[in-house]
Amino acid sequence: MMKRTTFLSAVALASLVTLSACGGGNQETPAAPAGEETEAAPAAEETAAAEEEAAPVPEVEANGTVHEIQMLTRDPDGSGLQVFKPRLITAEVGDTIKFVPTDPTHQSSSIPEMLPAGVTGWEGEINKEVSYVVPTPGIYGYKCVPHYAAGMIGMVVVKGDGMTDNLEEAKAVSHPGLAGREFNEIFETAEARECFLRKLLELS
Ligand SMILES: [Cu+2]
Repeated sequence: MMKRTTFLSAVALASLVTLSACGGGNQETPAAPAGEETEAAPAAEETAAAEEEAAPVPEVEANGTVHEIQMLTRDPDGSGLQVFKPRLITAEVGDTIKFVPTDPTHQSSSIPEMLPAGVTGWEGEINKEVSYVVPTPGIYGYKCVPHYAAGMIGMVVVKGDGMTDNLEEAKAVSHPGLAGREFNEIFETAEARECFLRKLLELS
């Protein structure tokens, strides 16, 4: 009996370690609420500090790296829905994100609640190319205004110190129609990639 209890404790401990190593993911096990409770206090302090320091982030010079994102009326690889492709990219500060009007009727606008603190986003015109130089690490969520509720959304993750500072805030934003589900998928993909990268770092 003693051995079994010890074994079960070890399993529980191991799964907790895995969770914290990978940033929690989308676990829906009973362990999740306990983790959220313990993190609640420091998170509130961080939010207060962020609000005090929300000075405007200055623009940065383009470093020459350009990420092209197509605006498409039919996703050729999957659902057949209107999509940004690729809809999740990782970038470095100073990279240019270029939205290309491959198909008509689309544009790209940043979602203000899904930008790092102090960052001014972008707003493209329908059928027009729009470029944006990412000024600081963090999560940048965006949408096609006419097809927002149809799930035409995307995200840029800019790597560097503070890249997850606005992650929880960005995840908490509610969206119309299919956009919420699509963002959930993107966050899951982003966190899986991040977890994978961290594991590689730990092994090296
Ligand atoms: Cu669109």
